[in-house]
Amino acid sequence: MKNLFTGVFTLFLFSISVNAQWSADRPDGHAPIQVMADHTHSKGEIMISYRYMLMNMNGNGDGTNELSNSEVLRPNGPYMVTPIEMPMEMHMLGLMYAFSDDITVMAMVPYLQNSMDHATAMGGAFTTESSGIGDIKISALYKFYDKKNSRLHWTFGLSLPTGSIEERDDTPMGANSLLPYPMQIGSGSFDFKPSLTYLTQSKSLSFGSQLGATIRLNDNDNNYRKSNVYQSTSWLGYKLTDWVAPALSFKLSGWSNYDGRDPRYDMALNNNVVHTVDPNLKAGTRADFGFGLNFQGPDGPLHDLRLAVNFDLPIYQSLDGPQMRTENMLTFGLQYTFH
Ligand SMILES: [Cu+2]
Repeated sequence: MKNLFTGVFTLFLFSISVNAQWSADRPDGHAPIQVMADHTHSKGEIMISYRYMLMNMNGNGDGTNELSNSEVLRPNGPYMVTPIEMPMEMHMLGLMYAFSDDITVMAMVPYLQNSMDHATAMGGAFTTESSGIGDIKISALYKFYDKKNSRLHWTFGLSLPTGSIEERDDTPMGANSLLPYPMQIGSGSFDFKPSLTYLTQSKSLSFGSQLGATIRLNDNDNNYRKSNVYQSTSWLGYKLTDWVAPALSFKLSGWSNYDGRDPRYDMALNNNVVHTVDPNLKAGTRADFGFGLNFQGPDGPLHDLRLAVNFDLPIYQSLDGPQMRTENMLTFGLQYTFH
């Protein structure tokens, strides 16, 4: 028993013992795959990446309470229609290039596919769909601290209004109707996306923490700004072997209501048709717990290839609702670095 205790304690000391230098070249050297702009590169390196993200929205809530469809729909609730389920899929290509050991630039191009199932107060059901290239993001990452086993970097990102805010589909309200805000592909505005990332490592653990925001810089062509978003993400990865590292993460997010409104939704709003067209029912806060696995190819030709998967589960959400609740999010990614 004493030997077992000594053994476990020695293992613990070894795992927290400090590395000489922070290194990306280990499976826990990258954050869980849902975290963006988590690392910088060494001079001359190029990284290409592909991510698949599936976010499932399911049911409605107000505050921390879940609402049944009959609580949202007439005659008990105010609405004629309610969304009941919304899977949001995203395919994203990424490119990173390091001009120097301190400055890395990054571009990300997303393709989105949204689908929304509805129930109506009359007992009907219908589905709307939208898809297209989303808002392209360009960023500069500036590493300003790199000592021993810790690093800090700023990211200054700009999201461009390349995604459509004119998505339409057939609904019971009419053929080719303007779809509500959550079904639009882009924000329509230039968005400033700053973040600050801290990374530190021991022999077999990696810890990271990132504070980030999305700030809408202008009203879009349809007279509104989507929510500003503020988030804090922390993660702990464990280098189990040279090629696999499980990780836990915790994310807090808060977002505001919209500013302004698309005037074309006003008639629908007056009729209390559906809450998704109300720009004042958008704000909320959420805490997500994540479990991820990062794989890095063993020594040899696959060493520069990474594969990662992460599953996020909300453990708390409070919505300025009625609004759709987040059920879970799955992220899968491939990354390849050229030296
Ligand atoms: Cu990279």
